[in-house]
Amino acid sequence: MWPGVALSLEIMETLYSKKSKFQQIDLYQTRHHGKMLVLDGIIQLTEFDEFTYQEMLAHLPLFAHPEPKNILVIGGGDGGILREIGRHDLVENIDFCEIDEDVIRVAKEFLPELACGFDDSRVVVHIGDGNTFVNNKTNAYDVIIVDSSDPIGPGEVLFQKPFYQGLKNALKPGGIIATQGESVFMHQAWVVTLAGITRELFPVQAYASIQVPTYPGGSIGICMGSLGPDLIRPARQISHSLQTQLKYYTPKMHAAAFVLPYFAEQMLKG
Ligand code: 4ZY
Repeated sequence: MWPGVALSLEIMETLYSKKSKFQQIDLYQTRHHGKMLVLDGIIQLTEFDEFTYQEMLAHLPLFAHPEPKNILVIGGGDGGILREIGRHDLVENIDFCEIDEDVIRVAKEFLPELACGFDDSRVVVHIGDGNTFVNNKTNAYDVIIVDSSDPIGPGEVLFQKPFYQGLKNALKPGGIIATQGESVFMHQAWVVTLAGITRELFPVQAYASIQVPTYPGGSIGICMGSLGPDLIRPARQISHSLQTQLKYYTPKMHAAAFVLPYFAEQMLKG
């Protein structure tokens, strides 16, 4: 997916390496980046910088929504997004749908600081296909978060318009979606596709870009659609106690994430 580009991290030990029903799962101890989860040869997270992605993919939609009570998360078997959602007291229920239960098992064994997200009693785990799950839901969620891998392998269907139509149908009035939106540097065709789909389907649409040093090109996008609320400014204040639990998200970072370089602005105009 990244012609001519490679990222090397020094590995001390392989802690887990096995093929699941869906993909090759590898878990390494790196020298400088903590543990690292790799699926089909692609870095999903390192303990060094996972907070940037988890915080922003969770808190952008949750703070953009005035009253997020019912949440759906698709993908993200490591549990990091659940950990971040769990910090919101307004949230009442979190449906979580992941296709590969082996990823959850590996995270629970090796990545307890992410998999602690599963300990939240509001979380209901569904093992299965996210597209099928969402197509059986209507008017059910205030916020839907899609923490997918890349559009190859099991994640491919999650980058297509019918899936986004299903997400829209599953939202309550005023609902918001936030999806893993690839990189404005590395995956321009995918970014344009995702922005086009959300622009067609949602009255309010925005694209954020955040820094993740161990993702290809060092950044990743978050593609968002809303049936009502503004996305670019938080709808609610953050409490001091929640702010001090975080490392990346602040209300200023919320707004700043949507400010894009000129080439990306042009690319996303449609
Ligand atoms: N699920 C997070 C993730 C995002 C992008 C890439 C890999 C993992 N490339």
